[in-house]
Amino acid sequence: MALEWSPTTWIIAASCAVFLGARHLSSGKLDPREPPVVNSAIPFVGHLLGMALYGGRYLKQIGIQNRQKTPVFTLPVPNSRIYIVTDPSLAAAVQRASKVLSFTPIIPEVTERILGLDKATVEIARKNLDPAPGETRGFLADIQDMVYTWLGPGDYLSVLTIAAANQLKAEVAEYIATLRARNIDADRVDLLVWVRHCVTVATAEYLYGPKNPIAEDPALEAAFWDFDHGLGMLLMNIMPSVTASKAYKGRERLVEALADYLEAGTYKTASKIVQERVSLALQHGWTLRATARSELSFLFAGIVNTTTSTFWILLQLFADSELLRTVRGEIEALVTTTDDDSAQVLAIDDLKNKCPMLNAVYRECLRLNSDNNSVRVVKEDTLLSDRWFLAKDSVVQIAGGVIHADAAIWGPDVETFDPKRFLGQQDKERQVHPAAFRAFGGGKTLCPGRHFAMNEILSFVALVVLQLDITGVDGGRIEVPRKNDGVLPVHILEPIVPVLVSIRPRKGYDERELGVVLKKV
Ligand code: HEM
Ligand SMILES: *[C@@H]1O[C@H](CO)[C@@H](O)[C@H](O)[C@H]1NC(C)=O
Ligand SMILES: CC(=O)N[C@H]1CO[C@H](CO)[C@@H](O)[C@@H]1O
Repeated sequence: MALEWSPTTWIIAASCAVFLGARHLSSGKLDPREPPVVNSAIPFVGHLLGMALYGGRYLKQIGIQNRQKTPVFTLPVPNSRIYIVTDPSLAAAVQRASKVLSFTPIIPEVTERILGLDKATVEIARKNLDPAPGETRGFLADIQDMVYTWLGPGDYLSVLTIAAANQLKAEVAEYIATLRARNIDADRVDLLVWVRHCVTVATAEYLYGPKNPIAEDPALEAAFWDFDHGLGMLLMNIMPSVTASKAYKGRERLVEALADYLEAGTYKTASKIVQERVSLALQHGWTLRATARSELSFLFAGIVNTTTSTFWILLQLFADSELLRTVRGEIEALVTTTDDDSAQVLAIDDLKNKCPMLNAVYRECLRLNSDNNSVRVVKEDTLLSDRWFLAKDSVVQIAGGVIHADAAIWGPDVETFDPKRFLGQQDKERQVHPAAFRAFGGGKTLCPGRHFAMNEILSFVALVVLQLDITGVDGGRIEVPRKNDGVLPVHILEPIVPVLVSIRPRKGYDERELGVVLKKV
């Protein structure tokens, strides 16, 4: 692979060297019990350069080279250490040690960079991050609690699930209506772009209501994806208005629109969870314009991973006719008709329990395409699992991409898409370590939206599988490209090349209205 020394790379390398200084230049261990040290070919900034140049692939490769020798190793970087954990049971130990290995100190810094928060707001966000019971709770502690509770199993989860399924249903109906209006049977689209549009518009609406900023100004949809694609550079935070200008502009346009939306009081027509988030921010002294930035992060969490996961699932299903037949059969078995026979009804709660192959495809797509690491800061010198010394102020990363690609866990065909590996997981022999499946993170940073995301994604896939057909552009087969792992992974990876497909209403499909309910009563 050729090294490309882009100007950005030089800027990154130079700033790393200048800003961070060189305290721990030694390539030796800080303590005899420190995990084995892996040095880079270029001393000092080598590992940082590697990450800047090759993105997630760099860490993943080092992880794969070393995981058989040791479950955790040390990367010396200027001024600090990065410990990389590649073993599920040690990952579980990191997750349990959440008092000393904590994610929360990173949040204000990361959100400041990604969202462009002003100093006063960051000050508020830094307060009482990890409160003990009885202590004053800061904004982040309060909002995390609320989101975890509301999106956990319960009535609100059902309310939001039905709202999302209905919006996605409307998007599919709108696509079919557009074909009819244009008098064509099918349209050629980039599958990822098509899914993006459906999910972005639907999410903006079920979270922020019918008068949400994207509904009012559809150009903001492109701004949203510009923001997403420059996230890695925004995170680097080296003159973002220059080095990540598209992402920066996209973000500022969205923030502007969200701020106007909040100031006009339109959020009172939003989902209950958004209203509660805004009210918590106000209680903690945020201004409405700053709150717009926090809401952008929620909109982002709701859209990006749902989009890319749905893309991979649809792609794999429609690329394999045998698999499609199986999954269609599972889903069709959940469709009934109303008493007067005028409409069909899909019970979406049963998608989780009664469609084993659909669920296996869902998990396998997440396993193959989530390479992101869970990051923790070491707050005190720590002896992990009574064995490994971790130095204060360094960083621990659980290498999700390495664990997802470990043949010792998943079998020799670990690189291939094979949903069957997730069938029969109730069988003890075939169970993997619970911390080995890392798409939703783990421990304290386990995704609060995971139940909702699963409901939503399975519903969207079911609606598409029932009503549409997707083929290669000339009616031919669909090829599944590899993922683009040369970027810093901030979400489920995208394909390396666009996938052009032809989408049409499914032939011979019952055209009665298709309603969604949670459970058939
Ligand atoms: C396939 C879909 C999804 C995947 C794979 C996923 C994965 C994750 C992961 C790994 C994290 C932890 C991030 C970290 O450690 O820094 C996270 C955080 C989060 N996710 Fe998801 N997510 C998905 C969908 C959703 C959806 C649909 C929502 C909400 C509607 C959501 C809401 C959130 C929120 C609010 C956080 C931040 C939690 C915090 O404040 O600590 N996610 N997600
Ligand atoms: C999306 O998924 C990736 C991979 O599982 C995860 O690391 C990331 O934090 C998620 N992002 C959001 C915004 O939920
Ligand atoms: C190491 C790494 O890739 N971590 C990223 C995972 O995703 C979150 C948010 O989506 C980023 O903040 C991390 O930097």
